[in-house]
Amino acid sequence: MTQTVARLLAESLEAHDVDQIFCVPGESYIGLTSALIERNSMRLVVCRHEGGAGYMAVADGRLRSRAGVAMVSRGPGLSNAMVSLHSAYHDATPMVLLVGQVERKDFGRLALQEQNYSKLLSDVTKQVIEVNEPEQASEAIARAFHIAESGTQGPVAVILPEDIFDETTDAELNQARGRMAAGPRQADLDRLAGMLAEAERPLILVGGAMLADAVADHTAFADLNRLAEEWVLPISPTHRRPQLFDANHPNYGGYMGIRVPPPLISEMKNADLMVALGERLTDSVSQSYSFPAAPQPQLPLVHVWPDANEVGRVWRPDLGIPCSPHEVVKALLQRGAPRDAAKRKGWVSGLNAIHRKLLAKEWDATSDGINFAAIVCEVDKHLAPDATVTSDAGNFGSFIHRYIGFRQGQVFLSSVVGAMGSGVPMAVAASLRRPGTQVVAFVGDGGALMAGNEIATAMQYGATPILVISDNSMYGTIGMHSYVRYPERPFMEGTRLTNPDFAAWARSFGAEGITIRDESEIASGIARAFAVKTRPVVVHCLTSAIQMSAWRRYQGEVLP
Ligand SMILES: Cc1ncc(C[n+]2csc(CCOP(=O)(O)OP(=O)(O)O)c2C)c(N)n1
Repeated sequence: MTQTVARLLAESLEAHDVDQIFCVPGESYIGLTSALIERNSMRLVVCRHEGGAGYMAVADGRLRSRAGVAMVSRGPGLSNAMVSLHSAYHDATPMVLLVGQVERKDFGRLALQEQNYSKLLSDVTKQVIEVNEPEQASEAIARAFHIAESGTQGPVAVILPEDIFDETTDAELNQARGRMAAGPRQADLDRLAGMLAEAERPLILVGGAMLADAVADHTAFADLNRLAEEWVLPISPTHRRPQLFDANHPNYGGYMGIRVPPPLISEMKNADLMVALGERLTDSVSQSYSFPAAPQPQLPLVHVWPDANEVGRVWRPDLGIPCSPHEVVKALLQRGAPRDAAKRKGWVSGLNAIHRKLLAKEWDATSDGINFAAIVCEVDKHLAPDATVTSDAGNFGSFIHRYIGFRQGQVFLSSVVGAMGSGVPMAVAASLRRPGTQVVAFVGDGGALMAGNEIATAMQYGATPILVISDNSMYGTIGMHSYVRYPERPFMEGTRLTNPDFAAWARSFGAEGITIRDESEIASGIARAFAVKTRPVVVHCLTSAIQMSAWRRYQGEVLP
């Protein structure tokens, strides 16, 4: 059938179950936008910044375990979206970014807003697919989704010249390619089962690929729990994956975040085996490449990740299994636990006791504003079993990981590379994808004004996130780093912020605005926020700068 490229692209997106695209419009792809609007088979979410649109697609991708889709204009639009590609690439999150391009006759002339995307995006995408022939448009979409969703998942950019959309073609529609997954080899499973049977003090890290498996198949959580219980194993969710294991489960072995608190990490270092189950392994989960040490780990390491290129890339594992982590869990369950698994009971309960102590809802009073611990603990009381929590980047986030006891079934979203500006758009996307459920975004005063404009998008499409802003009047994380590294030097002027009244700012969008000035206002303020439900809420919390993070206080007490 002869049809326009725009129509063929729309049908191809439909064939990949795309029901929502996040975009900032641009003249370079107006041929596609108008065709999509006319066809009306998917929701176009028009955002305020391409970074916001990109993060919404990243969040949507993670929520569905399919590639989230964003659409941006050439040059400036794409440049704004780069930060979301960077996050998706490092975080192995599937994403397809459609990018408008100058007309084909002008290629290479430095035409208005022209960029060479194959060069520009080479280190933030798995692949850049330039569509210059109408006949290849549908094939390009199918390839983009396949590459984004398989192996180490990640972002793929599809570049579409402005003059291609109205051309006609009789090329066939390319249907979605089936998901492919490699299973574990028997010999590898034998070795893994043997290593696990022998180990007296194993550590099991669970990471992002396990989460992707769990979104695709909900039995993954139940299987992981059974494995922990029957094989007597401690389970440690990794950096920004706290929802992978119930914080109150007796087999919870402690959160393997960026800087694991000393009592926990020193006990973890007594391990005699580490199994990274669906964790890519980066500096963020290895205490800056020290545990396990890179490239040669100081303890036997088993690395399970669905991509042979990744296993062994930085670390030299004793056993690498390039497959789905859930498949490994299922295979181990089928084999049955070793008879003497109970020998590990003391090890598991020892780690768990340290973890429980760290999770205790205790904090010290602060004189210069609220200790953010008090806010986070109050929010935790209201969180439903299916709530979504998003976190922007900043020290306020340390309170989330210290004080919220996440449960399987709850959702946690953030930029794993720690990019500011991700928290609010991710919350908007989560609220759109999961209407009627609670969505709470934690943001600093820095991040709030980096991407908080997407409250307008929330208003426009009926999303109802609660944004909890920790306003300590500074880029606190950087102040803390400066203070720790150069204690003798001043740091405030390089990090201080003068802020608006965030509650009034929220009201100007039509959202609810609540201000919490001291501890006595916390319970009623947070309860009010959760009661709103029908529109976005901003909770402006005037927080302490002295309490630099959940674990560190400024010693001089009064900041200069
Ligand atoms: C896009 C981006 N720019 C800069 C940074 C560096 N950075 C990390 S945390 C931080 C400060 C965050 O400040 P705020 O949002 O106020 O939270 P706080 O640390 O005070 O809790 C900065 C500037 C970053 N991670 N991402």
